[in-house]
Amino acid sequence: MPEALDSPFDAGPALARLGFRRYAARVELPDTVSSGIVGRVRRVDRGEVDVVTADGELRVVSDSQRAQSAFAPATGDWVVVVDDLDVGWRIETVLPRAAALVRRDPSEREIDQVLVANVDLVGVVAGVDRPPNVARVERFLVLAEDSGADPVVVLTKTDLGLGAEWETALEQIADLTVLHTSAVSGSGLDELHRLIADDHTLVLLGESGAGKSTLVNALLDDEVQATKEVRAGDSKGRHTTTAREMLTVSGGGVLIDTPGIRGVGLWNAEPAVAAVFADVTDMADSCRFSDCRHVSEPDCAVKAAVEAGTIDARRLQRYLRLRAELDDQAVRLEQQRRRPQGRRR
Ligand SMILES: Nc1nc2c(ncn2[C@@H]2O[C@H](COP(=O)(O)OP(=O)(O)OP(=O)(O)O)[C@@H](O)[C@H]2O)c(=O)[nH]1
Ligand SMILES: [Mg+2]
Ligand SMILES: [Zn+2]
Repeated sequence: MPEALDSPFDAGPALARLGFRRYAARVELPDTVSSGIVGRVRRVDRGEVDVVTADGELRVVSDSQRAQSAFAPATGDWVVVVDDLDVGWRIETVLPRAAALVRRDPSEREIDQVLVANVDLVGVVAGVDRPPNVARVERFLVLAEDSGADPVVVLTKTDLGLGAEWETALEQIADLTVLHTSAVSGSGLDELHRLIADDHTLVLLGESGAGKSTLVNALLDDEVQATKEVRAGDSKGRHTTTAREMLTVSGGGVLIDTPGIRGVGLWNAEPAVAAVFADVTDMADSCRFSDCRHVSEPDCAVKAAVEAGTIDARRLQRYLRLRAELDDQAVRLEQQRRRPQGRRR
């Protein structure tokens, strides 16, 4: 008979394999929870949530009120579930998040949409069968930086022999870890296994057809996730994966596969943008004006660095574009705050 547990957080090896120990070291767990079962959200499907616990998986209801709030459970969340007499298994608590990938709600309401929670690593996935898109990588890097997880760029399909162009394009971004992988030849898979060993959680983000699910299957050594060939003409994907889904690697580590996205709206991410563009922001310290916009101001160290060739002109443009987008968001947010209450839902 299993020992009576003092607290639902006295987790054994089964939860450790799902990443619980690594997670618990990063947050302060509430001391008000005394009953229920700890589990991790594998998948969210409208009102229903699949939660993996030490004793297997539970289909759990998440009441709609909670689903509207900032604490709607997301894939990767740690939760406490209780057996409710009326509704069956129910999420009692969404535990504090150690990290969260947040995007602007697509419906334009200024509400956080948590894509995934409690990841240690964000894999920005790009297929080398498509032309390099540095702006997109930078945007995903901002999202990763903002989440509190460590980014890594995962180039896929390198068996096609087209990785060099990407490699060169990404050289502009300092201190970036770039992995070259191929699900066909198996190259780079060991490196990925090493990265997620010791129960790290890695989420894979990237556009449709980039090869995220194929990579997941290669790492699991099993055809768990459906995959589909890209369009012949332009290598575009077909949105094969439709939900964010967590999978456990038998050799260690947790993966989260996601539906293809081409980009994410960002807001409140100024520090993350500054970090991803540290080459630009470091240089900006030497501009004459502390609020220099690096456009036409005199004694602008950033413009000087562009002229000297230390900063790529297009990289500066991309930085300025992201900054403008964030400023624009901030203005809209402020306008929304000033609107009479009640008009906001
Ligand atoms: N040559 C080659 N093809 C690959 C590799 N990885 C994936 N592909 C192909 O790329 C296509 C798209 O792969 P998926 O894994 O479905 O892409 P995805 O990123 O999951 O796409 P969505 O689920 O739509 O977001 C499939 O035809 C794969 O066979 C690889 O390493 N080498
Ligand atoms: Mg997929
Ligand atoms: Zn300047």
